Amino acid sequence: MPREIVFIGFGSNLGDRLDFCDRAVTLLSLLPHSLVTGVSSLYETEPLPEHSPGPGWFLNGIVRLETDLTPQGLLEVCREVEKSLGRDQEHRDGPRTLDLDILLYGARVINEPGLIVPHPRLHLRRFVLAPLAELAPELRHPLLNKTMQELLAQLGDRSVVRRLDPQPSQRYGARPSCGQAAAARDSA
Ligand code: PH2
Ligand code: MG
Ligand code: MG
Repeated sequence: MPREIVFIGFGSNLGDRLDFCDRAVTLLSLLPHSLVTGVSSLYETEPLPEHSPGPGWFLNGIVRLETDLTPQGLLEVCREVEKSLGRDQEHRDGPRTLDLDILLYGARVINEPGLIVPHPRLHLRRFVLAPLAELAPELRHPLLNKTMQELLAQLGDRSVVRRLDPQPSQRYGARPSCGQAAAARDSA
């Protein structure tokens, strides 16, 4: 299976949100046959009411992962990471310590049980498009044929999405599997 570039959204609106996001990125960076090659800034975001996630504001961000895992294999791993960080399995749609969503898997279009890629609401959500346009502004949505930057510019969602300032995620740069990306950035 050729290595694919995957974008995974993460979000937390329960408990120590920063710690859950930090640990999620760390766990993704430890996956076999995979390399984290980018992490967006963290954004504090107003909760969109779909699936009733409760009133707590989210921390959201995006990881760019190069992986040999299959889409279903990666989905299983994401579910395991959510579980290991205490996500309530009986009320998955409620407030959550950690949510991981596979947003894009190369240019593939996937419609399988439990997995629709591109994520069907990716292009409608500011909390997804803001970090995605930061990481990959020129990346084209495989079905809509528009770049992430273009999708963000035409977005109707006016919910509040603000980049955390200062950014605690500087710490990610020190992680071993981010070493290549960090080194490239630092020497640029
Ligand atoms: N996730 C949802 C529903 N609403 N709102 C924000 N701001 N961030 C999320 O990650 C989010 C949401 C369902 O997964
Ligand atoms: Mg989600
Ligand atoms: Mg999810």
